[in-house]
Amino acid sequence: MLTGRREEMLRAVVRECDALGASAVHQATLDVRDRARVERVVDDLPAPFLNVSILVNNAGLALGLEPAHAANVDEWETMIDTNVKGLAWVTRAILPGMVARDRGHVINLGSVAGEYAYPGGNVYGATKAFVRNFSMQLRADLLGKRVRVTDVEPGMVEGTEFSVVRFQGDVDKAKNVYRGFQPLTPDDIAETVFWVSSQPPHVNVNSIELMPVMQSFAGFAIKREG
Ligand code: 8X3
Repeated sequence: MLTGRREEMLRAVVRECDALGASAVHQATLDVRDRARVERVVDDLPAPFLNVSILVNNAGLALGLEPAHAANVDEWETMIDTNVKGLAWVTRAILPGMVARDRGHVINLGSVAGEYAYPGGNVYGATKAFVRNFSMQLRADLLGKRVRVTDVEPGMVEGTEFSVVRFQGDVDKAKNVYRGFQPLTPDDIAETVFWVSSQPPHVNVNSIELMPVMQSFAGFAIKREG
């Protein structure tokens, strides 16, 4: 089952799934910020798709890289509405079925930005810290149920719209983010999602962080006087 805001992109993925021999694909246009629509999409699931076994909460975005005191508040709101509230609405709508069936896996797409602060990360990083913490809170609530929760935390990935969106469509600026080193690819992340979901049922991968080898930590920053 595929959801997303852009119908034409959903259709393209459905075509890919068909070409790979998927037995059935259900698609629904969905903006996770729209709580009523989230509930409707889940309520209206067609019979073969009622029992969601794996939920991948992939919707999310970063906007801007300005310091907090200069950041655009509308962009902050969009990130909070999508990365925090949208992820919570979808999870809340899907979880009761998993609990009732005593089977399921919620896979949240967090970020290394939720673990490590970097200049300009501010609200984006904080939304991903929410994803990390919410994932662990779910684990606490789900004790005794065979419902798994994983936070997958990628570092720099090229090949999605991530940086183009962050820089408002500025393709050159986005390209420059990944200049001169080999970033992760969307396939690396998809493989990780597949791997965590194919562990034996008694294994819960709580969180998994991955970065390109050439991305690392800068250490503490110190502003010295004089
Ligand atoms: C994306 C990871 O390192 O580009 O969430 O902030 S990074």
